[in-house]
Amino acid sequence: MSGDDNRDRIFSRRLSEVKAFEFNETVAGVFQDMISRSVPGYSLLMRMIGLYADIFVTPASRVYDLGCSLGEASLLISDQARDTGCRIIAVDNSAAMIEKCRQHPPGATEIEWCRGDIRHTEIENASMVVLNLTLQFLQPEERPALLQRIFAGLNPGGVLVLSEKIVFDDPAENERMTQLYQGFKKTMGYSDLEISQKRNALENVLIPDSDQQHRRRLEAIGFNEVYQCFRGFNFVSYLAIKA
Ligand code: GEK
Repeated sequence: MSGDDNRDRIFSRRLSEVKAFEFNETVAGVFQDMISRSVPGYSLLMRMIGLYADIFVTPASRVYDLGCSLGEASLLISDQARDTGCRIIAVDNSAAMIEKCRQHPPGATEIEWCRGDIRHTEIENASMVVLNLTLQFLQPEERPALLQRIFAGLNPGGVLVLSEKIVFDDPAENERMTQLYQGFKKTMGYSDLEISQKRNALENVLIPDSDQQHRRRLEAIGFNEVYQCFRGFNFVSYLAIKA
């Protein structure tokens, strides 16, 4: 549970100008509350990542958490993969996020908290790569190259966990899912003003792909098995496995 100081109120007052969303210190300070109230099923997604670690992480391999934010996925993997001797590398380009990550007490498996750009992270000997709600923040034309590098750096049997907000090709479905998602945010305590100002701040910052775009791209890159393992309104999570 977040204490009151950690509650996300960033967009609760009417702002004279809504600036483009950034993962700065203010956001890092309330991020846990923000993400758990903004992503339908976030805690379930986390539990699923723990389960995947149990199944896919192999001895002496590497695990990458790309766009780790406060490191929640890495902490779960650290616990779950305690007997594998794996190396967990958690990367984020937000200094504020990584600074907070470094304050976590050491887990069962050591985590290397790296401030860096995932577009340049070297990926090798990987049994699991997590891109939980991060690919959507890269420019669309930069996404295939990162996914190709991940594929190349995965060992046979390795897995990519890709969770994203999506858009729908059918306008009616898109409108309905947007309506349901906004309804979800209201049930999580966000006001209409907060919802609309946050949406404006994310415009051109979070650029979602469609389900078809994700699947086609993953398959074209060479992933042999691609499964949509979770969907909550317009949020999905895929498991993409390299044979
Ligand atoms: C979680 N995975 O809790 N390089 C490194 N980091 C980046 C880049 C980049 N090029 N672009 C964005 N980020 C987390 C949640 S949040 C999702 C991920 C959200 C980072 C950015 O700084 C932020 O911390 C994260 O990606 C996206 O499971 O806020 O919706």
